[in-house]
Amino acid sequence: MTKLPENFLWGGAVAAHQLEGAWQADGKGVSMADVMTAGANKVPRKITDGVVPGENYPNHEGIDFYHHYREDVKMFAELGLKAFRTSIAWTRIFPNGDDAEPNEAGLKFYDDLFDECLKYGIEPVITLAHFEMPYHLVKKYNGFSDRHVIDLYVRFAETCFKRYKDKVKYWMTFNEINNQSMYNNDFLMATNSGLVFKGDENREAAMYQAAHYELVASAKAVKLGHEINPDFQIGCMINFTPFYPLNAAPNNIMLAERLMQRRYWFSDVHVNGVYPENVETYLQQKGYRPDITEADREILKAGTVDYVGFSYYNSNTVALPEGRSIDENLAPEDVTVENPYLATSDWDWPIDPVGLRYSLNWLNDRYHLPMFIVENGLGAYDTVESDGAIHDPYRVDYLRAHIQEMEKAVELDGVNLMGYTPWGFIDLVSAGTGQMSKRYGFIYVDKDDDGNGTLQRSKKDSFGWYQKVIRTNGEDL
Ligand code: P53
Repeated sequence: MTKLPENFLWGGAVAAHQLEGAWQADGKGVSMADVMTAGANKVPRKITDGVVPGENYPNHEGIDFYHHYREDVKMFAELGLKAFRTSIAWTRIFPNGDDAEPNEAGLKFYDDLFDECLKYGIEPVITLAHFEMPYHLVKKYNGFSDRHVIDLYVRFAETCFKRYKDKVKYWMTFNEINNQSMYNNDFLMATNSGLVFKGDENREAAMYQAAHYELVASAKAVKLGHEINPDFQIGCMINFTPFYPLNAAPNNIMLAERLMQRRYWFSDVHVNGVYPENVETYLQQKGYRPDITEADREILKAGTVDYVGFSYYNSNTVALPEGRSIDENLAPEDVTVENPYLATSDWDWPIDPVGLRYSLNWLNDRYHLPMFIVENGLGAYDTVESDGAIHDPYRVDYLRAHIQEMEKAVELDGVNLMGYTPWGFIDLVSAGTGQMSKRYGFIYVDKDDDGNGTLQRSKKDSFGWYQKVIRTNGEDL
C-alpha cells in the first residue's frame, strides 16, 4: 500500500528576501528585510531607520540566487523536487508599494524563474508576502496599521495573479500571518505587518488592527484570484506551534487552550470568514475598537481559502506561574517552560516529531480542508570536511522522524495532505537571526556570517537521502 498519493508535492521552501540578494538590481526597491541587520544565536536583529552605512545587512546579498537561479534550479531538479516554494519580492514588482506602474524587469525575473522550474516539471508554490513589505509603506503608513495598504497589497496580488496565471497554480497570501500574536517581539511585528514601534503604543491593539487589514487584504486577493483563474489553489499560511500544558493541572490545560485561541484565530478567519467568539469577546473586554466595517465582514466571508498551509518546527510547553491567573492574558514568553521529554536544537528549539502529527490532526479536526506542510526543518551548524564532504546525519534524523509522523497522519488518521516542502533546503539567511551558519539545507552554500565565501554550492549527505525519499514517494526513509 502506498502511504502518500501519487501526486504528493515533495518539495523545498525558501523566501525571496532570504536567498535572492540583488537588493537593488533592476529597479528593486528597499524592503523591510533590507533594513534588518545580522543578529546572532540569541541576539536579535536590529531594525535600522533606513539603510545605514557600515551596518551588516545579510539579505542584501542573500546567496545571490537572483544571479544563480538557473544552475540552482538545475540542482533542485536533480534533487527530484516536484514543488518549489518561494515568494515574490513585493519590491521587485512595486519598488515603493504605491508606484503607478509595476516594474517590468521584476516581473520578468519571476517569469524566467517559473519557466526554468516548469522546464523540469517543478511546480512553483508562491507566497505573496513573506516578511518583505516595501519600506516606503512602512515609513508612509506605518505598514498595515493604515487601511490604504489593503488596496496596495491587492494591486500587487492582482498584478502577480494576472501575469503568472498560466505558470503558478498554488498561492499563499501572507507568510506566518499569526507570528504577530507575539506582539512584544519587534522582529515579528515588523516582518508581519511593517509595524515599527517608537514608544509606548498599545502593541496589542495595534496588532489586532493591522492583522484585520491584512485578513481583509488576503480575502480580497483570494476572491480576485479565483476570478482570474478558477483553477488557482489559494491558501493561508500560519506558523503552527502547538501549546502543550506541562501537566494535567486544569489551569495548565486551560492556559494552553487560551494561548491556542490567541494564536490561531487568524486561520479561523481565513478559513471560516468570520471572527471566532473568543476574539470578539476579548476585544470588547479590552475596550479595543478596531476599525472593522460591515463591508469588511462581507469580504472576509467572500474570500475564504482553499487550503491550510503551515510551518511546523516545534511545540511550546506552558505552565501557569504560581499566583497568576489565566485571565491576566499572559504572553507565551512569560509562561513557556522546558518540556522534560524533548531535546532541543543548538538554537534551543524543541525537537518534537509527534507534534507534527498532533498538528495535522488538530488542524484537520478544526478546518476540514486540505493541508500543505510548507516549512519544517532543523537549523544546525555544519562542518565542511577537508575533502569537501558535509556529513549531516542530525538533519536526516530530524526530517526522517517528522516525515514518519506525517505519514502516520495520512495513513492512519486520514488527513488530506497536499505536500511537504522542507524549509531552506538550500542554505540561506536565517530570518530570525540573520545568520548563514544556522543552516537548513541539503545544498550547502559557501558563505559565512560576516558575508565571506565563494557562494559555491555543494551537496551535503542529506541531498542523496532526500532524493531517495522523493523517488520512493516516502517509502524508503
Ligand atoms: P529561522 C519565528 C518562529 C518560527 C518560524 O526560522 C519563523 C520565525 C521567524 O524567524 O520563521 C519561519 O530562519 C519563516 C522563515 C524562516 C524559518 O521559519 O529564524 O517562515 O522565513 O526562515 C526558520 O531559523
